[in-house]
Amino acid sequence: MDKNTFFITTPIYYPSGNWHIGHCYTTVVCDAIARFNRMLKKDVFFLTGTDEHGQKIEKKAQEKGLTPIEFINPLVDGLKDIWKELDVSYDKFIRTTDDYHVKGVQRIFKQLYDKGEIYKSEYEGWYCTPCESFWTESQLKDGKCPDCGRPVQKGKEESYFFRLSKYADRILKLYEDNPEFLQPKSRVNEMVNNFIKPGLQDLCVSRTTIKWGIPVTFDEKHTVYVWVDALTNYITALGYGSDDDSLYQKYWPANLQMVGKEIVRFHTIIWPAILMALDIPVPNRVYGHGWLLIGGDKLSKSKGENIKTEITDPKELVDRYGCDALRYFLLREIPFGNDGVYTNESLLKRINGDLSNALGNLVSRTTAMINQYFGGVLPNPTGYTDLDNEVIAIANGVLPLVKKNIDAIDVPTALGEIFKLIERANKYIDETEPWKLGKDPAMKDRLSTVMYVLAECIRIATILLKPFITKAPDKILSFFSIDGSLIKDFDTVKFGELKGGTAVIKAEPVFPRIDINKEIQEIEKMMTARHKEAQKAEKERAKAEAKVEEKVEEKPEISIDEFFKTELRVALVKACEKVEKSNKLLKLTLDVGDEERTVASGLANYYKPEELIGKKVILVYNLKPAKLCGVVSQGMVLCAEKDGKVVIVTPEQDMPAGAVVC
Ligand code: ME8
Repeated sequence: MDKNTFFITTPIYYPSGNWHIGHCYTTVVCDAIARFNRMLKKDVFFLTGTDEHGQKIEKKAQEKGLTPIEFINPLVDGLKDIWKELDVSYDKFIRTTDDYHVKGVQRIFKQLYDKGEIYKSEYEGWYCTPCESFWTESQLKDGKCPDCGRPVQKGKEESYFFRLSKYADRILKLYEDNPEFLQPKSRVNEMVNNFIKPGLQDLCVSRTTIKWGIPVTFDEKHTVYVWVDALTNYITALGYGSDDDSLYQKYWPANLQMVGKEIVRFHTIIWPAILMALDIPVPNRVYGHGWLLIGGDKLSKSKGENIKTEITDPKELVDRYGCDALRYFLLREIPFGNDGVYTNESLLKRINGDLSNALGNLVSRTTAMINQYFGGVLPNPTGYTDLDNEVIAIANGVLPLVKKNIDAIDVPTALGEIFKLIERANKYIDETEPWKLGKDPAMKDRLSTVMYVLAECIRIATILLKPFITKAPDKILSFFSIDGSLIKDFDTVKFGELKGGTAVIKAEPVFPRIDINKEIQEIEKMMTARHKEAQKAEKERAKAEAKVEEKVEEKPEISIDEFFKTELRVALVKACEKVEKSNKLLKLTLDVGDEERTVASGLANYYKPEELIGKKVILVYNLKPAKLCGVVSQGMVLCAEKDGKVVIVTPEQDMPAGAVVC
């Protein structure tokens, strides 16, 4: 039986805090589809949320001297603010730190273990911390993470494994039997050729070294692999496995799971395999959309440096151009499934071309003419010509076309169909020349019909736009004495519903035209000033950093007792990366025996991060922690220096991490 429910999900977002317009893409698209289905009278459940566990967050919080949850909470609030600014109408916002989710994941993990789908073994391989992904030697690309190209760390530890390998055939069959399951089609080949055919390996699904995760109930030193934790949100949010699973019973399987192309692998291989292992149905459809590439940043001619000239902060964009403009751009600009480029200019051209010129002009011309020729009262039509009937047929035909494209997850084309009506109506004004009809009293009846046809085109296009842009439609409808907030479905999307005699107000500009050249110049000036400020701040930071280093170099005479106050230990470099805000510092993650330490060390000019990974170093263990360029450094790595050459000091023979240097 065809259920009248519609369950749609976005991925759950990492609380990175650096949200840009690209991050809004998945969610705004899902919001439009959710709103559209609500208007089709479907019982919609729209789920989004945040993905809050894992090493990445643990490390970032540590750097800031905060607990993970202290670090995350304001970021989650920030994300919710962005969704509010963009009028995202989610029904539920799940956080993977929510108690019900934690319990749900623990139950699922135990269930899989009890069924023999998860077993204990030893993991030996490579881990990419930024991607939170495990890789085998053969999967690495030039020794680096095949997804992001960053260095990976070697690891060996006791782990639980999910029997992913046994699902390869069932997943291939799923793709074959259900062509809808993974879309667009090109992504199927990618999954089959790059991942399934080369051989699926069992998946490491627990870690003992990552503390910021959901503990495995039956083996508490393990935490659940962050992707298993994250993927199961789609069912824990519905109460799967809890005392009240009524939402799960009602809405699962999901009608549509929208994800960016880089995480299709997780959603169409690992996720269905987990569901199969749990004996529950897989989602009807997973759609892997393309990326919004941020383009156009300028190279400063004088200094040869790259200046960020594009405004990409969603809140700043909404403040400047409004929520509708940003939503419209995201929904319309990129052929769905492909990558597309964002520049300030492309956004401004969309605003001017479609919203201001096509839609805004149609509304202001029509309402102005109804006021000029009929005193602000909509006349009744007096009989239709072939031309009128052609336009009426387009108006009546838009809804099925929009519906067809939304069903096919082609949002830009769906919007394009609505704009075809808007453009047709504008052309109809040019064809009927109402300003000529208005001069001739004998043509009053004809003018009445023309005004009525235009008003109906506007009303129909505007109601159809409601799921896509959320502010302007109600405003436009109010010019025709219609309370848009009461329109909750497409029932009135039929030509002829509007009554003659309705009061029509002369519209104020809904989307004022922007002088694009002037605006771009202004933005570039503003962004260059910001760049200069950032450079100044960077210089000050570097100065402060140099001072810290100078201090380290001061060598006052000390007694032997004073020297023995220094505790030195052997430490193993487990991970190493550049400190973002510094040219000199590397951030080292050190294994000091029974604990892990983060140390910022001025080695960036002497070592590449990957050269240090796996090396044993000598750590000043009891040095007071200091914050260097945002990194809380817990100790200092000993080096030898001569004539500008710097090398790290290591034990002459191998010694275990944590060994005391005496
Ligand atoms: O991947 N263009 O979270 P996330 C288009 N936590 N989409 C973009 C984009 C861009 N420039 N940048 C980001 C995660 N996105 C995981 C998901 S789900 C169980 C776990 C999209 O915060 C990205 O493709 O990195 C993804 O769909 C969403 O933003 C969240 O990404």
